[in-house]
Amino acid sequence: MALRQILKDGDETLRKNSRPVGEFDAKLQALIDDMFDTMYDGQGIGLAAPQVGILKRLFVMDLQDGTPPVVAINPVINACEGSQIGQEGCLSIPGKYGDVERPASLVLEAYDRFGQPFSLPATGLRAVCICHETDHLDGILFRDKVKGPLLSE
Ligand code: GNR
Ligand code: NI
Repeated sequence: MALRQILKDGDETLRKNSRPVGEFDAKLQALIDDMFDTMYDGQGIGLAAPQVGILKRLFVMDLQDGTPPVVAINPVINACEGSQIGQEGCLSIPGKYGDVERPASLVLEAYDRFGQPFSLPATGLRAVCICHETDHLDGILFRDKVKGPLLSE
């Protein structure tokens, strides 16, 4: 168990573009394990590598709804359909929340921690979280997309 520090809004690293993962080595496995530890410690449902200062294209997600945890490496979002508006928060913007419009459904294409490709259809909060995490990999924060006020807890 190893926790990593979560970067907060204002840190320029959160605004950078992340690079594709090239090697599925032991260092990557350790990063993934640490990201899960850090996400659960912060009671989040997702965490992207740049939030812990690593500019690589991967995120972890666990909606805590009985569906299994997901590791998504070099993720691509395809087949977006419809739209939904839901309240989002972010471990890098603690205490703030706001409404964001996202696709109602999508298909996530990515590689798992062993480098095997997978395809995951998603709706509802799963689709929201996939979009939120993939945005982090492009230096985008949910506050950039909030419709209406960014509210405080
Ligand atoms: O824990 C989180 N909750 C959340 C709620 C609504 C929409 C997106 C999220 S992701 C967030 C964790 C986080 O900051 N991931 O990058
Ligand atoms: Ni976030």
